[in-house]
Amino acid sequence: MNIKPSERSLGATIEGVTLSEIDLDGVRLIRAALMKHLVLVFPRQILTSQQLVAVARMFGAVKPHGFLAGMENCPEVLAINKRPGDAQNFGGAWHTDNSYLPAPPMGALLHAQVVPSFGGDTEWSNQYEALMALPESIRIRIDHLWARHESKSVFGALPSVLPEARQQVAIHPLVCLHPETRRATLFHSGACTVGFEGMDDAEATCLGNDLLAVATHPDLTFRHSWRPGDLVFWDNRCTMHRALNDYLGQTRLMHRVSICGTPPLPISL
Ligand SMILES: O=C(O)CCC(=O)C(=O)O
Repeated sequence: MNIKPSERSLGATIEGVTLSEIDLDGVRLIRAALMKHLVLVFPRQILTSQQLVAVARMFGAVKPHGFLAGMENCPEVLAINKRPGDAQNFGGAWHTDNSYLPAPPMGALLHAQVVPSFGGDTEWSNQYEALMALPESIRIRIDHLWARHESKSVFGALPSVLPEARQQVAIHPLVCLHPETRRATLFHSGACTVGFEGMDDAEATCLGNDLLAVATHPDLTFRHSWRPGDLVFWDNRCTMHRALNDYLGQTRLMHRVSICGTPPLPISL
């Protein structure tokens, strides 16, 4: 296994691995690499939907999305499909997956099926570094703050989802202890983070904007340009991500599986 770190503060490419054939040693090495690099790119992976789920299961429990229908023959896999006539894409704003759930996923595997001839990159941000990059004046205000995450901004505009999809709310610590690395990380999710406990709306909006600006600064991000067969595995507990929507008139199809996580931990237990 050849791990090549990106030149950014997160991200690495792993060559020499056939994910459909990994054994427990491989899983251990990949998990260690994920803890270190946060986002792992595995080029040229040939996997059926069932094999994608089987790979994900080597890293934790897997279940269907819950609010969006999975593939008919494999409900744990979400097909993220943007067709030439679609204007909006999925995951276009910075977010942490399903932060509005009591236990958001620990991570996700995204496998490229059809990619546009240009555009359609995905970006991830390093939330450990974001926390460290905050000015002291913000840091002292947020260490023990709890954030309110709502699903409305994700599902509000989708008429086809069940009403409960729009009503999910979770309160999580804004500064969390990563359960595996034990490092402090910011846990923020762009538009899904709608407020902070004990803070009025105006102050919360200001703080949210400041956090997002620091957390998504280009110095703290990694950008991947997809090729068919690329599989990216990210740690959802210490990153945010967004899919760029700059390929109007083209098709982009990805398969995603999420791995179950645990409730985010506050830094002082
Ligand atoms: O399609 C992508 O690049 C990312 C989609 C996304 O945001 C997600 O799967 O949560």
